Amino acid sequence: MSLATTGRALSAEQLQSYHENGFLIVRGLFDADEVASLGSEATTLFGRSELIDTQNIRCRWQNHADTDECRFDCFDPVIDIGPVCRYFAYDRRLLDVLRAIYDDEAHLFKDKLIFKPPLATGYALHQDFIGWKEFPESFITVIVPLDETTAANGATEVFPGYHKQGYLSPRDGEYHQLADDKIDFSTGVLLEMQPGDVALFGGFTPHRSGANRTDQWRRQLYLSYNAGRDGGEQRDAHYRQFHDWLTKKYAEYGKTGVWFK
Ligand SMILES: O=C(O)CCC(=O)C(=O)O
Repeated sequence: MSLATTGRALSAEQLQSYHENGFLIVRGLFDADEVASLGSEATTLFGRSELIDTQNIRCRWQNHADTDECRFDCFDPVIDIGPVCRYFAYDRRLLDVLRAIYDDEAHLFKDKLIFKPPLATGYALHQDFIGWKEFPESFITVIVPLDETTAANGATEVFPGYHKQGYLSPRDGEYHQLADDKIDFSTGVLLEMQPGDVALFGGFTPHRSGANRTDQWRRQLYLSYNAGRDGGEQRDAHYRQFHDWLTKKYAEYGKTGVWFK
């Protein structure tokens, strides 16, 4: 039995490693049958064709790596349509790991389910923090993989230590990719995991991912939190702000009449 499933959520070494590197993998936090339920729910959600619509701002899209066809990739948010996703988001074992890092209670801030089907492109280098005055600096994302994650299927790659430099882009309220010359790519660590493992990384930790070059999905649940002392409960307020921002961004690109369902 790992420390994560006993009274103390993280060992001193794990805590030190998180703070030093800006990320941590905790192995075997969840049981295989729990993750299997998440997999079944993901299959059901992928079939919700009434939701998967380019006008629905719950949906995110990625191009096919070879043909550039734009395909559905992610529900953001997801816990309001996925009770199993919700179960994981508020799971005490996970909240205890976060509590150990924060030395404070964790509050769910954001939740999304990325499907990354075969031949979906990956994500360019970025930090999750956005320069909105309300955005919590204590932002931590927990990745819960539903499938084994590998280099071949586009596992997320993090760059240790850079979180100590804080936000590397202008705090202008825009989303920014990071220029390649900001990072030494040879230091990258692939978050290779089995279902049941989780990875945590902070909002200032640069990360990216490659395309899924296999014939299987690479599905991951992303649960993001803030510390209680850093704004307390603010998920609803965040999604109101995020939806206003998205609606404005789409309008700037000429896309109007979007909705949320
Ligand atoms: O799913 C991935 O490969 C990376 C996703 C990511 O970086 C993000 O959603 O911020």
